Amino acid sequence: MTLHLAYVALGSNLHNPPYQVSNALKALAILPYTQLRTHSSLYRTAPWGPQNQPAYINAVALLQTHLAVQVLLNHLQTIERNHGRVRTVRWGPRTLDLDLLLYDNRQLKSPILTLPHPGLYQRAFVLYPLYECAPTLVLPTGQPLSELIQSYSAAGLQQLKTKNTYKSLKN
Ligand code: ROI
Repeated sequence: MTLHLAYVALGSNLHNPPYQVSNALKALAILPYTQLRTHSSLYRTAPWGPQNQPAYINAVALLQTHLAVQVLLNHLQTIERNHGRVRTVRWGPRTLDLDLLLYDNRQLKSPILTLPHPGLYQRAFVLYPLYECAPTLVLPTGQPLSELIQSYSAAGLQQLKTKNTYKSLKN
């Protein structure tokens, strides 16, 4: 089976967000045929979109996986559901959001999945944790992440220093 690299963005602003994100990292670490290679610190971030909602906790994880992209996506949605995620208000508060940012150098647009995730090109709360995981990353378009990030202000992002590391129990 082929090995793939997948970056996943995590976000929560309801029901103890640091707990939600830490727990989701643990869930990613025990996905089948998958290793959690690394993850960023947690970041406290001002809400993007509607402002009348609590601050978010965001992070990014790097997975090495044998799972096909659709299978991985199904697992991410299962983890979201297990954390009580109900898809209701667009851009409203949420218990847990898991977005597949990148899967190898795949570029695709389908009704259920766009790669790279469009948020990558809009959201500092995705770019900064991603940069922490992978400072030398080159995007599928050929653009270095280090270059892209220069157009985004880190204002509204607070890196939380306590980094607990969750790694796969498997090797
Ligand atoms: N804003 C921040 N800061 N972090 C998020 O994860 C996040 N997720 C969202 C919207 C509502 C767009 N805003 C966000 O889905």
